[in-house]
Amino acid sequence: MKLEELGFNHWFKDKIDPTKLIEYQIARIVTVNKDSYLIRNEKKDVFAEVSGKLKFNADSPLDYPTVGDWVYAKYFDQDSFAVISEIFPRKTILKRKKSGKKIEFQLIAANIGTAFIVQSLDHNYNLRRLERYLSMINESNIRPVVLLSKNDLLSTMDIEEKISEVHTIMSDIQVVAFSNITSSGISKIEELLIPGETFCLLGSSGVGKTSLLNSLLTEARFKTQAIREKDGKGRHTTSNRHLNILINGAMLIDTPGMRELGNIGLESGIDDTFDDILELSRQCRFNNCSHTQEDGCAILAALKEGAISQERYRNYLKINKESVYHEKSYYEKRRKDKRFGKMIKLAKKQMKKNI
Ligand SMILES: Nc1nc2c(ncn2[C@@H]2O[C@H](COP(=O)(O)OP(=O)(O)O)[C@@H](O)[C@H]2O)c(=O)[nH]1
Ligand SMILES: [Mg+2]
Ligand SMILES: [Zn+2]
Repeated sequence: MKLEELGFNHWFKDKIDPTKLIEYQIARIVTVNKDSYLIRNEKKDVFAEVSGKLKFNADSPLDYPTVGDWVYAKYFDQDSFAVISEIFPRKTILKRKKSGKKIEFQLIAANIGTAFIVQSLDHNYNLRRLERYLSMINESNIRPVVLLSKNDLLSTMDIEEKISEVHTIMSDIQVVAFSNITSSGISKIEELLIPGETFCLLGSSGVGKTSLLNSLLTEARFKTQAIREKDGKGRHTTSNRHLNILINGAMLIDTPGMRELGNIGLESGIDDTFDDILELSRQCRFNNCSHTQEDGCAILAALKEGAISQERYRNYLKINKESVYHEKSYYEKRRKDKRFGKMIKLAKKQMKKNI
């Protein structure tokens, strides 16, 4: 398989440092385990670890490879093992705040073109959560598509209504309703899967992401069923992030369900997701309008008229506030860590002097 077929397009080719190719090979991260990776190049998949230097220079999880990353790696023992020395510039990146109290970034995947946000047509369907995902995806240069799963649970009319509700929050977004049980809509999803491009599945646990991946891997038109059943590779449970290559050559990353989608440092993502609100905010009387109490606030006026819904407005404020708060805490923590690092260095120097 050529690197191009794995998604190594002109954008990346232009960034190759030829002097590095003497020592290193270019490969893509296809699986991330705790500290080890599976990387793929033209020839094969091998296990890899990051170099000591990469580790030493890393000061946040963003500096470590994630699934979808392109890397320079040095191969050892007849190419049976590799050490990752450097990460290629990332074209796109999906990141969120680590769940829990810790204010730190977590990487979901890199170099994705399209993200499928999956919500099931039961209690999981939630426009406010959808806005959360959209804010994260729109922050990067990734195209969002909404997949509504389990459409076997609703009538055609109810499904249409859900689809039009999605369009009220983002008018031009593509929405596909489907079922893993009846296979309805699966062919529409297949049409979106372009060879050589990278896609990922996002959504709560239980919405049917892994089932969809399995459907796509075993769907008769992809002709994988027989082979897959033999080697058992068709079945996936998601504990790690893995880049799957579909028979038609598209790549699909399944991610484990995220219980919490903490946003951090979002700007354009929020603007793009709430473009109606952004548009209105330009008409507010004050430049620094907080859109909560000011006279002449165009957003509050629209709210009164019912032009935007209370729920959408509240979610906008909430995501904004949370993102700013997390970002502030993150930079404060980083500053403290740096100061602490300097203190240690100084103390070590002192100790040396005293010996
Ligand atoms: N009714 C219905 N159930 C589904 C569908 N897809 C998946 N499920 C069920 O939903 C549960 C979770 O599916 P899974 O693919 O593991 O979800 P994931 O956590 O998002 O990967 C399983 O019990 C599936 O059988 C669907 O299209 N319709
Ligand atoms: Mg799963
Ligand atoms: Zn305002």
